[in-house]
Amino acid sequence: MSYCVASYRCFDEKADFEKKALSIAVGLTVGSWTDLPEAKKAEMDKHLGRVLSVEVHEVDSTNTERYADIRIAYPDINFSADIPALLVTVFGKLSMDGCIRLIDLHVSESFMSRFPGPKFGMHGVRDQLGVSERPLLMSIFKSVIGHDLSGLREQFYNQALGGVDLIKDDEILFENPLTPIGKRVETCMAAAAEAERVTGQKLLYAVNLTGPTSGLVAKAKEAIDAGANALLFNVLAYGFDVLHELSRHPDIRVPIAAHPALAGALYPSPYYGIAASVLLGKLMRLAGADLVLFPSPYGSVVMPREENLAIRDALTTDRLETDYGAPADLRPSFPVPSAGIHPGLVPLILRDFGTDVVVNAGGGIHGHPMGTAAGGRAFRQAIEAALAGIPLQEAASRPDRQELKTAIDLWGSRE
Ligand code: 1AE
Repeated sequence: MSYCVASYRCFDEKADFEKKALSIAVGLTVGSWTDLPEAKKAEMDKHLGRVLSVEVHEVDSTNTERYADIRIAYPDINFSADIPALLVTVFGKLSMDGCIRLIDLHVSESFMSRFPGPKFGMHGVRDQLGVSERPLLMSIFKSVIGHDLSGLREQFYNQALGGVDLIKDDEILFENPLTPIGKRVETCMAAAAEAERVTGQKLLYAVNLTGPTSGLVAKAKEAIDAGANALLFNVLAYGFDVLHELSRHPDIRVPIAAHPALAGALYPSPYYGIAASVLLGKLMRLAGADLVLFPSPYGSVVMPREENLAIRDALTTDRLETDYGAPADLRPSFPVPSAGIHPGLVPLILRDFGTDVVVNAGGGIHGHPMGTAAGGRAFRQAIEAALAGIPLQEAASRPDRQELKTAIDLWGSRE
């Protein structure tokens, strides 16, 4: 028998947590148990959820509220091997039933075997760019709505000149008459080629794949036919299964960057929702995201550092352990800590993520007083200094690092 195992944290001042765990294990599988005749019990046994552990944490001197960590195993035969069926089984109705949070999820080897994971992953993205070791730099288009193709082209070219490795659309740029996806890709890829002649650097442009679900594959193909070499996708607005369908599609042969829009409705509460490491880590990787954006602990939208590191581990550990000891291989996804990032934060990001990270910024590039291209260069200088272990203030004192100095003077630095 194979099982997927869900871990929950459940808060209650006086509940009998053993009883609660049993009611979840039974309620989300066979529905009722004690009332069944013995013959029926034997027949239903293979469908019955199992309580694996209940760890109760009583109120202590630090006045922590009373809670229990509960682990329940769900038989794979109860649900089809897809993420919607898994999520509805382990946290469908239960997500609305009191103070309960899904804190971890392990899928069985047999479930995992149905998911190829990222088509390119971290190493594939590096191969496409020809950058094997240093952290990558991504820039985000800002102020895109209402601009025509020539406005976008200029912004793209300036971002590319700054030495970024990837440029992504803003997630709020949808299909529109001024910059429709095919024309946008043609325009931006031409600007990328022109910038490459100056910088000698390749880049990926993640164009935002939007519109009704039924048209997404056609839109992706249109973008790829027009020259797109990456896609951006607002995964949570559509669902993990839509990402899975796109990433496994044989005609979609470009990396997919997963945007976390809407994630804040699901992960931040300690009492409800789904832990960030599951939502933006394990499930994104399982569903095939090559790069995953999420808030960092340091910028304008923050998440606790330990949650950030848990996302990192879920995206990058070499072998994702399944619950029954069987390791399964999925390519690692690139972590992309984001939101309000400026060059002065680079040392902290590299301390947490090492070199396998994409440093990502919108305002921190376009808002540079010397212009967008200088904004990119300031980041590249910060990355170079942090890799060499040189404090940013010291690195910025070199005359050829005016861009970094200007950025630090404006936004400060944290080491
Ligand atoms: C967590 C997502 C960040 C994002 O998509 C975005 O657009 C950030 O922009 P800045 O860097 O905060 O300007």
